[in-house]
Amino acid sequence: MPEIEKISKSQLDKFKKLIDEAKNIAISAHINPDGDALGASLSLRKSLEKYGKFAEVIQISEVDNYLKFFPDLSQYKKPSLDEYDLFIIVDCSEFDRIDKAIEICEKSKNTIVIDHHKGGKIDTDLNIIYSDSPATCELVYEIIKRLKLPIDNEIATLLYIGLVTDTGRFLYSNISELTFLTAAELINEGADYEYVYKNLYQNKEISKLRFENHILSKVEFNKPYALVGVSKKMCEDFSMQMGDSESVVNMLRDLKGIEVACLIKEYDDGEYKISLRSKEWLDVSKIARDNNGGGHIRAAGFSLYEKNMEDALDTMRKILKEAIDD
Ligand SMILES: [Mn+2]
Repeated sequence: MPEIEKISKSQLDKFKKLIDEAKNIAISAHINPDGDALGASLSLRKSLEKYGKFAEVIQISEVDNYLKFFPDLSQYKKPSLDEYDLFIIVDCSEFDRIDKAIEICEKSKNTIVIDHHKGGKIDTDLNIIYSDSPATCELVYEIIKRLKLPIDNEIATLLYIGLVTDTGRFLYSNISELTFLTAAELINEGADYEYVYKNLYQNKEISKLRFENHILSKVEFNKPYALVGVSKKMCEDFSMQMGDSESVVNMLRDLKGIEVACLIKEYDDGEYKISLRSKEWLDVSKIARDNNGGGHIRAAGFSLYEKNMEDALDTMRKILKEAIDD
């Protein structure tokens, strides 16, 4: 098997230098972490700890229920220091997306970013940003492997979760030979993929299925887009968290004749969070960036501020129509 590498030698050397100079290291992912954000931060923390560093992952959000099975999740916790020698941001390239951890980041001596999002405007001591990577965990594994940092079966499992969730089980664009090679090597390192699959994909509550079913009954199909809004009241009626509606957007994208799926989630103070997924030709990261959001070509998001759900739906109809006609 040929060696496939993505990260440059100079970036790796700089990474090594920065961790070797640091006694204590903080890691933060973005707010409302997904599988890749948690997997990348917790795996890197444990590897750095085994390498001999004092390393912490800073908790900035509650963890969604579907991710509570994560190994080593107790390490996602309040920081014990106000400042660190090194601050590593993973799975995000915007300072405001690390929320309250920004203060600690600003006080810390050096900063590194490891990310695969497109269009982030960030400049740190070391930017390891590859927007053609399907998951931050793929990049973190490459760093661990090439720098010969410690790995164990728990670290491998954490990295595997990020790889599986951000690629939609090895389905989305940006996967490459390197992604499958990474998966194979992680399994070789002891990643417990059966545990991961059971918890991620064979563990849905029947009540959640009923909630999804209700949302699906409200979808507006207007090929090539599908659009639906989820109100706070719908969540209350079904005793669900807003995050439980997220799965619907992927179901809609997967339908024949649908290029782009849009889910609108109602939050407090007139905020409507928009989730976009596309399949083949529409760059939803551009739509998101035009509206002060971010993401990837096939999965992106942003916030709208509207009076009510009807207005939010109307705005999205216009935005989608414009993007499709472009
Ligand atoms: Mn990611």
